[in-house]
Amino acid sequence: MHFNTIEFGVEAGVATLVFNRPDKLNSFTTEMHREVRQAIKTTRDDSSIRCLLLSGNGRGFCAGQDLSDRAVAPDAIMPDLGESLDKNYNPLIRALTGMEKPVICAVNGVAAGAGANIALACDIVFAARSASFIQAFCRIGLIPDSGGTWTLPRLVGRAQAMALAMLGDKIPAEQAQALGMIWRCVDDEALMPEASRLARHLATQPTQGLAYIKRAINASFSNTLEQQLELERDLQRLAGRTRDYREGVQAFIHKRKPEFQGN
Ligand code: T3D
Repeated sequence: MHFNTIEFGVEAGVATLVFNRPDKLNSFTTEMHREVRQAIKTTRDDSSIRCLLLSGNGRGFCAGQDLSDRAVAPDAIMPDLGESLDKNYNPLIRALTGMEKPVICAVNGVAAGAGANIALACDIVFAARSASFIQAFCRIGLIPDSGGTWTLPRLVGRAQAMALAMLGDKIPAEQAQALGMIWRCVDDEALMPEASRLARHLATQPTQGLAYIKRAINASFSNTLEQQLELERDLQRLAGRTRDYREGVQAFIHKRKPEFQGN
């Protein structure tokens, strides 16, 4: 597969997708959306891929929409941003959150606008110490999209989310970790080694079971306890029928390392 705006490769069960428009801080064009969609579809459909790792090249992770793609001159016909979300950003967030495999994000630099919320939609987020998160939308009269108004309050609570969204402040990675926005802030040179190590580990784990965990935790935000207990029952029933469950229990009983196949 040849791509112009991303790098994509698969090794040891891990698909690595790297945004690659470093001169524009990896901001999204239509072409980049198309290529990311294709890479994510490959990741979803190939059962030998058991984890997705996202990152960016250069000093940015992703600066959201490429604003030079937007006609805003006084005499221009205004773009329909709702259509842009329908066609591009919303399907991307659905694909990441609905992916039945773990999605790891390694935020290598500034993550702004949709770039920040794409990172926050991933399952486990690492950030380099020099990286930062900016809900830049309010600076140009927009609202946080790509799930930001849903994800942020759930990660950091209403008070923090409201201020992050209304002020558009630059939040350094260490503060993002302290706020509970991300899993770990690590030294810059440790970012890819740590994120790759975790991705490779997850690619050897019970993939289907991890998918059920993801489904249950994501559903919990809109479920009552009663609904969640029922969901846990249903998913545990399915998990208990996987080969990996059988392998896990046998390996425990025989005091050996389990060899999970992902199903
Ligand atoms: O429109 C729709 O489809 C609706 C959906 C919208 C989703 C969104 O994401 S809206 C929000 C869009 N993003 C932003 O508003 C962020 C814009 N970028 C910035 O505010 C700053 O670049 C940063 C705070 C992220 C980083 O600042 P800094 O000083 O470190 O870098 P810089 O000098 O501003 O940027 C470096 C280059 O990247 C520069 O290009 P140049 O001058 O060297 O040729 C800059 O223009 C370019 N760049 C950065 N962000 C974007 C961009 N070019 C186009 N679009 C960008 N979003």
